[in-house]
Order: sequence, then structure tokens, then C-alpha cells
Amino acid sequence: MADTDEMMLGRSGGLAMLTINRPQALNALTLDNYRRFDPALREWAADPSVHAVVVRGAGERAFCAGGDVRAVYEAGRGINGDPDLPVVFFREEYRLIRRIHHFPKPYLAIIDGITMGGGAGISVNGAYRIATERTLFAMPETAIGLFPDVGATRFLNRCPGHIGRYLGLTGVRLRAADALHCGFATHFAPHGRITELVETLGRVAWQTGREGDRIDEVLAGFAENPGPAPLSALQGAIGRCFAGGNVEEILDSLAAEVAARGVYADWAAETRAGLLTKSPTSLKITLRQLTIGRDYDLEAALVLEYRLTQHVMAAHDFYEGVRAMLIDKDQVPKWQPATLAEVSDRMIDAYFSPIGDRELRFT
Ligand code: QUE
Repeated sequence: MADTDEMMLGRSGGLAMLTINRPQALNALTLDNYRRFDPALREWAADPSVHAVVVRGAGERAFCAGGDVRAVYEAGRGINGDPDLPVVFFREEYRLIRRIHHFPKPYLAIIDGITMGGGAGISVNGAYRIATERTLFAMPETAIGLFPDVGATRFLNRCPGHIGRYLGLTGVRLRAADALHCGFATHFAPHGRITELVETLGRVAWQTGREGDRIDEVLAGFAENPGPAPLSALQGAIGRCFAGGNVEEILDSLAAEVAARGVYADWAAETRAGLLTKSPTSLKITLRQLTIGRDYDLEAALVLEYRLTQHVMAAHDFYEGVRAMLIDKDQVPKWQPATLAEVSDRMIDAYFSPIGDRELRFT
């Protein structure tokens, strides 16, 4: 079967396997990668000898750290590459995510390691997500002047209580038990048994139309309890602090939690300090996005998010965020505007305005 260095496609019995093989870049996905991934899924959906698909990341550290935002940065700033990349990259990424979401056969992502941003997009939107003790899950985009995309408008809104707001605004990293608690993972299996799990799936005697039953049986044979979810102990505090109608109210609630000197004071202080390092514009976009998209299906989420990407790519903070976090690595972005007070509702309105003939379409 055809493969390239960066996307390894293979078969094991009725199982089709795709391995993202850019371990030196934590398997962050490029436009070329999307252009291999999407047609592979299209072929496997139509091939009656394929009964399920497994997606993995090569190397020890990551399932997939995100999209190749460095390339988008270079193209968008006119440094290197096709100046249309910011238009094309997100469009192809989101169309792939939609194909994954509606994939007609079991789609399993082995989220064994770093799973962030675009890595969440190609896993959470599929049917099965297998976490391990190496899973580190986050939506960290407010740190680079972006916002949680790849369907996060929908999947963050499906977390218990206001946890999705907390995760999307702060970018905090979760381990397996919390990923299960939030519904990002469907199963936990030990890292040391993943190879055996995939080999077992390769030996399944498939029956067309009954694939989900076989998958459920195999997964039940490997699934273990990841232990208590730290987030469940924070749920009350998150509910109190993240219910606010705007970002300033959320920061005030966190300050009140600090002042009350209760058991959540340290958590609140750390959370508040973390939020104050993020792009003020990104924070306000994220809260508005999650509020208006509470009941969106995946398509509505992606259309909204695509619109937002195109406005964000025409503004300042994304380029400054990528510079500070990924290029120069000084970790100190100089956001513009620099404070929440300077980001008016009218400025946020503009990020949500329609983009005419550039709107994301799925046909
Ligand atoms: C916030 C983010 C991302 C990030 C760092 C942040 C992100 C992303 C990457 C990333 C990581 C490794 C790579 C790469 C990109 O880092 O979305 O090309 O090799 O994709 O603080 O949102």
C-alpha cells in the first residue's frame, strides 16, 4: 500500500491503520498531511474489506501536538510559502474533521501522548479515543492568539458544567482520567498494552455491519480504570468561577475565590495568573464562541470557527503568539490590545462577522 514518510498507511486484516510520522514535530499536521489523510479515509470508507480504522502517532512523545501553525505563520506573514495557506489550511483541516466525525466505520484514535489542538480535532470528533497514562490533552490556543477550534465549540460545550470554558480559556493540560471525565477519551488502556491492543484488532473476525460490537468487545478486554479525575474535585469551584457572562467577571470570581482563602484559593490564583498571560482578544473570542455555540452541531461549529480563523489571520495576536511560543520561544507575547479593558464588544463582533464567498462549505 502506498505511503509516504510522514503518513504511513497500512493494513492488518480488516483493520486500516494510519500513523502520523513526524515525531520531531510532535506529529503536528501539515497541509500535505491532510491531503494524504482525507483521501485515505475516503478510500477506506468505500472499501468493503476495511472494517475499522486506527490512527496513531509515531514516536514516544505525541499522538499529535496540533496543526503546523508555524507554516501558517510564515505564509500569513509573507515569509515563506503560499500566501493562500491560511485560507486553505483551515479549510482542509476542518473538512477532514467532518469526514472523521461522520466516518461510516469505527474510527479509533490512540491518544497515547501529547494530544492538543489539531490532535484533539482528529480524535475527539471520531467514535473511539483510547487514552493511556501518557496522554496529555489540551486546547492551548489562547496562548498563541488563536481560539479553541477543530470542533471545540461543540466538544468543549459537551463537558460537564463549565469545565469546557475553563479548558478553552486557560489551555490547562489534562491526563487520562480527566480526559475521560470530560468525554474526550472513551477508554483508558495502559501504554504497555497498546501494541497488543492494535494486534488484537488486526486479528478480529469481522462481520459487516457488526464492527462496533467487535470493537467494544476488544476494548473491554483492555480497558482499565485510570483512577479518580482531579477535575471532579474542582467542579464546584469551576462552576462558581466560570459562570460569568464576560471574561472580566470570570477573573473577578477567581479573585474572590483567592480572597476567601478556602481550599480552592491556590487553584484560583494560579488559574487567574494563567489567564492574564493569554491574548485578551482570544479570551473574549473564546467565551463568546462557546456561549453562542452551546447547541451547535459539528458543521455549525466548524463554519463559525472557520470564519473566526479568517479574521484572526488578518489581525495581530496570532502572529505574535506563534512568534513568542514557537519561533523565538521567549514565552512573552506582546498582545495588541494588551488588556481586556481595551478589547471592546464591538471589536469582538467584527471577528464573528460573515466572510462572504470565503465561508466554509462542505460540498
Ligand atoms: C499553543 C498552541 C499550539 C502550540 C503551542 C501553544 C498549537 C500547535 C503547536 C505546535 C507544536 C509542535 C509543532 C508545531 C506546532 O504548538 O496549536 O508545528 O511542531 O500546533 O502554546 O495552540
